[in-house]
Amino acid sequence: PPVDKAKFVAAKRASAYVEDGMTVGLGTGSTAAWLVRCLGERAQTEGLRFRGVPTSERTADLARELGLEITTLEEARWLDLTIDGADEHDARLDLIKGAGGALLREKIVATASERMIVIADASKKVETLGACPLPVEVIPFGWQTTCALIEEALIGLDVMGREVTLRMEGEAPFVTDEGNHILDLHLKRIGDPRRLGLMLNQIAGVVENGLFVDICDVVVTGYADGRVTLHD
Ligand code: DER
Repeated sequence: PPVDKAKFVAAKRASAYVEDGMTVGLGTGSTAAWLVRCLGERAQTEGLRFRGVPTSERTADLARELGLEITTLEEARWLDLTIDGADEHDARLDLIKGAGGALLREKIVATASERMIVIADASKKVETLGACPLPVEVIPFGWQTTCALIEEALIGLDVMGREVTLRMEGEAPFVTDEGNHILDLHLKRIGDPRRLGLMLNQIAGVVENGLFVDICDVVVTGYADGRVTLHD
């Protein structure tokens, strides 16, 4: 389908940023999966050698399947580059991430990297962040209280919606790689992403949120006809 082609085109262009000997953060989601496949292809055909730090167990599984060398953030410490997808990005390259449930490790790996590149199809570009739900990772203990505290805190903020839902997987609450839950905030429009991100992380029980402010350096957008545009 065209969207898949667009994601592949963006991933292929971004895979060219990876050079021999680099340590690279490998993102999570369907677009990032294309990146891992493109890097597997380069490893096969060009003998590209790099170390990957996966941002989720499923990305780790895919990378291993393709014979890529992966390491841990503990071992790597600082990365040259992280390439990952996004749910939304605005003109300032601020992001909403976390639809795939990996936002905590993604944000840690992205902030441990010299550069962060986002790969996306054109549907991810928005005027104002917030049409997508904003994922917030919370510890299981007292998550209902944390949820109520978030709803209360939203009242004074420049957002349009205030509904907060517990992300489910089938009949049970979704559980992240770190064993936490995710609350999705349906805000419709976020007037001040930086302020909202700072406020959310002050609330007891909140581990991290899916707003990536001043983290992304470049957005590579792919199109089904093969075109690519770079925003930096
Ligand atoms: O969950 C995530 O953060 C993913 O990177 C997501 O934002 C993008 O997933 P997609 O490439 O499948 O749209």
